[in-house]
Amino acid sequence: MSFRPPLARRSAAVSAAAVLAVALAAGGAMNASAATEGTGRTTLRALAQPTGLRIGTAINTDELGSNARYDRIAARQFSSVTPENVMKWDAVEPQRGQFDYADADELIRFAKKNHQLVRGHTLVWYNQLPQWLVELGPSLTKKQATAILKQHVIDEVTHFKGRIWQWDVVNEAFEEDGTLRNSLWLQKIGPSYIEKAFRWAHEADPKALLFYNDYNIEYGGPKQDAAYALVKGLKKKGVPIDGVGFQTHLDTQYGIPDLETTMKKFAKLGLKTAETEVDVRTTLPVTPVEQSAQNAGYSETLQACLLVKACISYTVWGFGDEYSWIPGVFPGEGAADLYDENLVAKPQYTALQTVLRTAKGVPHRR
Ligand code: 9MR
Repeated sequence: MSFRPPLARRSAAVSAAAVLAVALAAGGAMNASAATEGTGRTTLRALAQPTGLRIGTAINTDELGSNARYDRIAARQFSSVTPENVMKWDAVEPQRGQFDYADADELIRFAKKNHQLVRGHTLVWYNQLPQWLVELGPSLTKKQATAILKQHVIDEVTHFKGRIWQWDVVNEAFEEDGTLRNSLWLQKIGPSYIEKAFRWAHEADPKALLFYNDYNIEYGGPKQDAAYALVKGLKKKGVPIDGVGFQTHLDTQYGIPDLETTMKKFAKLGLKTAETEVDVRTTLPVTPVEQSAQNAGYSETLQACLLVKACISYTVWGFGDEYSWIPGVFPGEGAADLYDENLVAKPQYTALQTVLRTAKGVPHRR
């Protein structure tokens, strides 16, 4: 998995001079851990509430219920949650026919208690498949693979029926060059697995909003073009798709994508949009100029969402650096989240508050 944006857009990086000017104006060296977490009416969810925009986070269920500070932040600051791993196929059906929804159910309970909506993540993906399926995969016929995938989608959506706001039905179906990823599903079923998955999910829970979700489609290039062509085609055929999720895993070295323009383009197809997995990584240790670029990464992507009425949720991929997936995948990089290793709010957090304070008067969304 590369998570690097297409070359063509790298020149769109925030101008280094502009970033430096901001850093200098802010008094030179910025303290990376200095930010005051909002309480009461200044939490992220409270500031966003008048706009109808949901501010979400991915949740690491290992922490939930065992780390009081983690629970408190998750409950107070966010109005939507996404399970980081526990709704993935390897988690919910570790042995064939043996289901384990315990962790995901616990998250659903947490969300209900805290008046949060849930983004379901994810039904059809090439990754995090259970071992039994990885082993069985190569021998499957088209008919068998279709039956297995259908059963999975129907079982899981039915289990959570009425409790999921948005489902990431199909996740990361494209390669960087815009060709369909050579997943088990493409190999065995062909490209129609995508529309089938949306139809099955809709059949099982007609009220859930159904999303196609991917990374690097925030930047112009063949992957974004392919995703656009896909969802345009699905809409034209009457396939029940409601939205497109832009994961938005950013890195300060590649700059900030123009999500306002991009989301408006997708919205014109009659789709909702969401930023589903926002984080902004950088090389460590974080210098003042990188800190400033990270702040800009968060604030510009949130501002883009506020400027696009179709954008209904802005979700960060975890809120604490301690639990981030980044250091394991990009050695030497990190500090991508809103809170540091001790769950102390960072300037990125303040940057989001600042944008939300400007939101008065933006069109309301639901
Ligand atoms: O954050 C997730 C991490 O804990 C898992 O090990 C990883 C396995 O692939 O998946 C991470 O979440 C991914 C998400 O499900 C889809 N988009 C990319 C995310 C980061 O890899």
